[in-house]
Amino acid sequence: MVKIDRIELHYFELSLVHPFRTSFGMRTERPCILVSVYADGLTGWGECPAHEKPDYNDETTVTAWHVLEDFLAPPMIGCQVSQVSDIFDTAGYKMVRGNNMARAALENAIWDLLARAQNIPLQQMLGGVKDRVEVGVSIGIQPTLEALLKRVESFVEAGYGRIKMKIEPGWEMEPLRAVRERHPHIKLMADANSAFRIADAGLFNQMEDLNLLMIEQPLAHDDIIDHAELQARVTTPICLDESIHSVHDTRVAIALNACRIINIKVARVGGLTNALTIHNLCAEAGLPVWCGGMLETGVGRAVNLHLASLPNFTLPSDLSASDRYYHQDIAEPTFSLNTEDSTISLPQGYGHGVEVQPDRLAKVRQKHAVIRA
Ligand code: OSB
Ligand code: MG
Repeated sequence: MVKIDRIELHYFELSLVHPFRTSFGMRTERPCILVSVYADGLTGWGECPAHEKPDYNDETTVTAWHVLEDFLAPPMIGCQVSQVSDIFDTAGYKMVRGNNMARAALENAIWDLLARAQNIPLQQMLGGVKDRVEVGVSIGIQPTLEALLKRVESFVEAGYGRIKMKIEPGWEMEPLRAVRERHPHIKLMADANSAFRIADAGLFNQMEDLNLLMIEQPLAHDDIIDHAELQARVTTPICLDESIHSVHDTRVAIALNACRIINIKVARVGGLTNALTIHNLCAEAGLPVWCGGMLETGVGRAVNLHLASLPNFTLPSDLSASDRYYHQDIAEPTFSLNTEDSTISLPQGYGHGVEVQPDRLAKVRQKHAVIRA
């Protein structure tokens, strides 16, 4: 049992090592909100990976900050917490609808705090079983085929055993074919970030020859029905990302056979509690899952690694080494790739196992809020 005496919010931006282009645009900087929760001399940290625009989901860094600062955090001050679910009884969590990334950041900080209070790794609280997690790399849309092949080559040489390529209308068959020809045996997949319509089904039929591991979120961000129709028409597994915000969405997708795989992003589904339930539902239904990424800093990446150590995370996750994202991360230790098996090892230590570096945070922080009694 711990008593929460203070919650802080921190906003900063980090520049990416490689610009990241998806079907919703080009990104060179990553905005980031970290949440820290203080109780009985312990601190827990969580990350909110909302974008500055509501392009991936309906939250932004500004809305997430607002919901955290004005609604979720204040009712938690002075609360006694012995298990994570205690926070769902606070006025903020009872009242706030949606805003999953804001909720997740605070909830995940509580998981970290409670694991540290018990001197156990987060993995143990979650029921994770692996000490290393199979990973791949997610490659943005490139200006030319040559640039794409070069980028893929460099990641394959670095030891990544699974390549995910972002696609959009006009950047699909040709780049996918080029990479498949150059790397006939690599685990290859495509992520469309909702850029196509069911009328494009023929295109996905053409992809069948490419032996793709899966096609991620080909259709609309809020659709499940058309994905079911598409999955009935192609043998390549469809994987849902944007369409799955909740346990309910997962049940609908399973009931309609809308996909054969689910990408679990802990922030998108509102925190580790929902992520665990979705993992279990998929396991019961025979759907493998993997852990999606949002270009997180070390804090979010560490949480993702602990989550991805659960048994039904049987496909490679979007968790790359720290140097693939940032010149200098905000937390230590950073993550490197085990090149012999394309895995990343879980950090050692209690909680999620990484420590935010106060000097680095002070240098980059642009906004700070302290919520206390
Ligand atoms: O669709 O998986 C996605 C990043 C931001 C928003 C959406 C997505 C992504 C990624 C990045 O693909 C994966 C990573 O963090 O390595
Ligand atoms: Mg995706």
